[in-house]
Amino acid sequence: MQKLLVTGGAGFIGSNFVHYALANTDAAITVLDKLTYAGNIASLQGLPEDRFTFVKGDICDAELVNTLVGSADVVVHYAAESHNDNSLHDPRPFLDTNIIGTYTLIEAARRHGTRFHHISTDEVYGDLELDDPERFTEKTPYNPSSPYSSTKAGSDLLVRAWVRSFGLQATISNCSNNYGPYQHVEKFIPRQITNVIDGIRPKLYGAGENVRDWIHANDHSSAVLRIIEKGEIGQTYLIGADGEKNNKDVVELILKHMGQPADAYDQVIDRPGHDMRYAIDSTRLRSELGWEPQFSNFDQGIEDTIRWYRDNEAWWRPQKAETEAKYKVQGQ
Ligand code: NAD
Ligand code: TDX
Repeated sequence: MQKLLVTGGAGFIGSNFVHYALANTDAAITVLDKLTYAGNIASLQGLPEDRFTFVKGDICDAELVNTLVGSADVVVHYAAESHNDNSLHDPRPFLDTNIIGTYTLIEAARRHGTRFHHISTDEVYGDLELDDPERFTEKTPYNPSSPYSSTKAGSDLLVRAWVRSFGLQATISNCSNNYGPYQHVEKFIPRQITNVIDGIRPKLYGAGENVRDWIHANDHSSAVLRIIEKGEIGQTYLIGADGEKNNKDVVELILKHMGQPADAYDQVIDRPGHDMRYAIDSTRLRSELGWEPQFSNFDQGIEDTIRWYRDNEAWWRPQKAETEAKYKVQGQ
């Protein structure tokens, strides 16, 4: 039985990964999570006690990280400050967690010779024009736009340098926008679903032409497990499921499934530096590691996600008012 150390496992994608990996492998999992505003211990309820341990702590805490990495077979590193809008108002925590936190983990991993998988984002590549026929590949030059994406880019480059200079046993994956259960209500899809539940009109930044390449969190998890199992050390794999949609279409789909008129949304102040389009070419992952996404029906995925937020109000309700108050100050 492999011992996995999952950082950020109380967050959106990390918690989905923990559920998925416990259900689909015989791994034992330790989660290391600081439980920032984005972490929610309720996302990890009901897991098998003999295979799951939770440790509250900071990935910048070198002593704690050294102990935990030393007793793991594989580190799967999700912990990050993850929200672009927050990074535009207070970048400092992004530098601490995304840069120093990643540095602290890879130093421990190289000391112990522990296999390391670094979770990253397609945002490190900047953005594409709407009519650009190209999509991001593993060879696309880095060109991040926001404090969030630039710190993720920095963390990727640290991992690459540690592979080359110190022989760190690492792989990297850059995934597109995830959706599914357990996502914080600050993010686009859960914000709009919970707004409609509360009788508030969805808020679209600008004209809503910006395109995101949506993938279900379970497909992200299956890809990460495949890379841990079969990926080549030192390589980067892009994860995507051909899910390009513009924000206006996503809002209209949510409104349709929630029984509202298609135009029952507000246009609000655009995000400064707002990336226009992300699009992933995941050919390498599919052809070299034989991975395929399972959740290709976005319409169905959105319906299921709406049902999850309707059925799990106790999970998101404590964050809702504070999150909306923050957006209100920003005119969003
Ligand atoms: P999230 O904000 O929902 O969760 C982040 C988790 O990390 C939280 O549980 C938080 O408590 C924890 N954390 C933050 N700082 C920490 C610290 N210093 N020490 C320990 N734990 C800390 O984020 P998410 O959306 O689940 O993203 C997870 C990872 O996936 C990030 O690395 C992100 O860059 C990457 N990613 C996200 C997406 C997406 O669509 N959300 C897409 C591609 C890649
Ligand atoms: O209320 C909103 N209205 C709106 O139009 C919000 C919150 C967002 N948007 C737009 C901005 C983006 O074009 O929706 C799109 C998605 O926004 P976010 O959910 O904030 O995601 P994004 O900025 O694309 O980044 C996400 O995907 C890549 C994650 O938050 C990152 O962690 C990941 O790296």
